[in-house]
Amino acid sequence: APVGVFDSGIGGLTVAREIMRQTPEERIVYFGDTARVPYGSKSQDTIVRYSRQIIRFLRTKGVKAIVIACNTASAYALEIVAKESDIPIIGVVNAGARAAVSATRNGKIGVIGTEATVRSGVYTKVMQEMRPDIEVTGKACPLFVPLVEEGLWHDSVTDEMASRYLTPLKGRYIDTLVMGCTHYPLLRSTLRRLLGDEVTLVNPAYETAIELKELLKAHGLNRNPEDPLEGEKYQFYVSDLAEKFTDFATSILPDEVK
Ligand code: DGN
Repeated sequence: APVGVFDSGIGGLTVAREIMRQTPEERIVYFGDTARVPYGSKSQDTIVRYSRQIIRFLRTKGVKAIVIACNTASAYALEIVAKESDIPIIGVVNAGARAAVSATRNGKIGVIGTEATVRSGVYTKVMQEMRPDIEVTGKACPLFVPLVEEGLWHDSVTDEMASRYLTPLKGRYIDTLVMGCTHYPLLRSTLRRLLGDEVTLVNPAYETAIELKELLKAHGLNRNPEDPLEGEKYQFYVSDLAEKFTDFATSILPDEVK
């Protein structure tokens, strides 16, 4: 059976990409809610409702576990939908938070994400449950999503916005920054340049793929690479016009998937 992965749109492909790298034998069914993106500006009720609908759809594809690749949906819906489910569901926040707590030396961590993710305070909550003295500074960076989707990964406009967004974080002497939104790992080199080498950049997508690998192993759910593939190894579904999705997928997924 495949692993289900969903996101508010195309950004969750950064998570799918890490799952392909960490567990190349697994089949993936990806759902991108491109008709209803962005989730970053919606209420919790709506985000939970959308997540339930997508989980129902993924279940019709026979998935054995689900990864909520979207930070916003992980922040608002994971706890609720995981309780309702008889298959494992994980989000990106817990793995990202755990990695940040083990990376920090001075206990000062920055979190960047959508308005909704930062407002939810979920990263702060999870990190302080692990280590109560952790000091978290959140900063919403709403323009990063459209900039990445326009392909402006290495552009002076993005540099300028990043520099404005990061200024308050720099003043807090953070030594670790969580890239708490699906799109941000694509801005890694810009963030690295602005923050310098002393700041550890945490990519929740990468950490989540590792968590999934361990979870599948613990539940005895890993796919035996010898088993015949029933159907396509990777399936992608979107709720609206797939053109932008295809372009984005082409630019970030490994060659053999295209
Ligand atoms: N996928 C969303 C996230 O990781 O928070 C970003 C896109 C959005 O819904 N605004």
